[in-house]
Amino acid sequence: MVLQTLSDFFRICLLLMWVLCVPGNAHFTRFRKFQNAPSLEHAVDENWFVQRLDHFNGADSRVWKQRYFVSDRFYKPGGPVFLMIGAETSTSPLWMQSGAWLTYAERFGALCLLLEHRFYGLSHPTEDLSLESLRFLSSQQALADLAHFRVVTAESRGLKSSKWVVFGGSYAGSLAAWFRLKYPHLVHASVASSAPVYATVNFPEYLEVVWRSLAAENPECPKLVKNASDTLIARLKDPSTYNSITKDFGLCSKLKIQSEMDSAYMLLYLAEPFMLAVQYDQETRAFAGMVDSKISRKALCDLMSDSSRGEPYDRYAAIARIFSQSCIDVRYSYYLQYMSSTGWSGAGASGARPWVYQTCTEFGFYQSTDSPHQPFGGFPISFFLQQCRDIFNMNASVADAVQQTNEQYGGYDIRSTRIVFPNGSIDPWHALGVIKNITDDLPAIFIKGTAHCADMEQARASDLPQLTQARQEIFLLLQKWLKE
Ligand SMILES: *[C@@H]1O[C@H](CO)[C@@H](O)[C@H](O)[C@H]1NC(C)=O
Ligand SMILES: *[C@@H]1O[C@H](CO)[C@@H](O)[C@H](O)[C@H]1NC(C)=O
Ligand SMILES: *[C@@H]1O[C@H](CO)[C@@H](O)[C@H](O)[C@H]1NC(C)=O
Ligand SMILES: CC(=O)N[C@H]1CO[C@H](CO)[C@@H](O)[C@@H]1O
Repeated sequence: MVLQTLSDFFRICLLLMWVLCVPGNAHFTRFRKFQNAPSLEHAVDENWFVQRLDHFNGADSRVWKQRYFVSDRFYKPGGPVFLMIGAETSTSPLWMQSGAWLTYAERFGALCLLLEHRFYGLSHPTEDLSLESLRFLSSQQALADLAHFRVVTAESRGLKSSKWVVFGGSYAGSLAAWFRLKYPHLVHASVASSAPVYATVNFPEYLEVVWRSLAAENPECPKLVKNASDTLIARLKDPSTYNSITKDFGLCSKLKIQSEMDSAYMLLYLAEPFMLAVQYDQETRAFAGMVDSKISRKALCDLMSDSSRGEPYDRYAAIARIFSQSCIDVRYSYYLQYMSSTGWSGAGASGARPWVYQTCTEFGFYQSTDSPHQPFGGFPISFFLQQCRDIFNMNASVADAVQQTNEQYGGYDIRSTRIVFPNGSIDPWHALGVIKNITDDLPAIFIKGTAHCADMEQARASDLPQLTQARQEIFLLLQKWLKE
């Protein structure tokens, strides 16, 4: 399908793309987006690694080319090797020039490598994204990619006796932990930032954290959001209000609700600025070059409290208009059409189709409105499960797939050593993360008041003291572990 405009493309990306750490990301939300990421100070060469298509079938000898980046800027012979794991989107070479891991690399004299995840960015293992091709997309294949890359690179660059440390944030943070767990002979230590290590079909706690984070800004704020959302849900039951809803929210075409999927998709879409504001703080987004560093808890709560804008419902509608680039398209059919295309453009290029496939076949993580202690309504778990069936014609049980994932990796009961789990208190993903020290060798670092993956970013003068301290703790742990 050809999207009419670039802003269509932006607006339709991406339902469910909420695991990302932003710097690796180009664009992921239906609301106002990113400029291009900040420009690179100097060019970073792209490299290509010949990778196996299927690591679990010795009879399949097919290969493909996986993208990676290298920086020896800080490397001192004998130093460790730092391997950053790419996440569920195009991998930004910006990571080779910015980020806390480079600060650590400088202090340890480390060689820095960054490997893109299969099926994202330019790392295309297959001709297309048909279901037949997507069979080769899984976290287990991705870990085996890392293992093969690690072994071959150590051999070819003479790094066999070096200590390898992996880094990752969010889903890639989970991979960082699991790489150490499953391949302890290949990786010495791991920094798993904001990592959701526990897979779960339903993740209603996400929106509970959204309530608490909005309430921390202004105790009335989530109540006003709830009032607005409840009012909208009531109006959606009455088709005679559809003309005014169309106008109030600046929809591209007259609202039609033919199924619960239509209303659920619309309600989720409208909740997105609030989820974005809570998951990523302003500085995180500014770092990623997002145009809309204006979306903040404060900005949204100020708008929700502004009685000159009418009732809470009207203020909520104003937010949708303010944070959209043009009119908004809330049609589920449009979303389905976009997600169902099997080419490497559109939902293939943005990472939306492969990531939703991974949620349907491995992780769930659906941010439903099934908890009463959150501000929104109308997008229950059934909506998310139905989209797996609609997009992938999939009858398999997501619950069984999620259970397999937790059996595979251990969920919260991960047992390993030398993995640190930093977590941010206002990041909703901490609910699925390791939030307490498991052992002395599996410490959690709590960063009060920070959002998703904040510890991975380059240090700034404006950082909270506890964030600066968290980076120092990570450094000290690495220092200790690299001596072991
Ligand atoms: C929302 O708040 C208004 C007052 O601003 C009140 O009249 C209305 O009943 C509330 N609606 C809901 C659904 O809570
Ligand atoms: C799922 O079930 C439907 C109807 O029962 C069937 O048409 C479809 O082929 C099935 N899909 C798969 C992937 O098995
Ligand atoms: C976790 O372990 C670290 C040492 O690795 C220690 O400094 C910290 O106090 C522990 N935190 C908790 C909550 O026990
Ligand atoms: C928000 C959150 O879950 N924070 C936890 C992060 O990890 C520390 C342990 O270092 C816990 O004490 C926090 O509760």
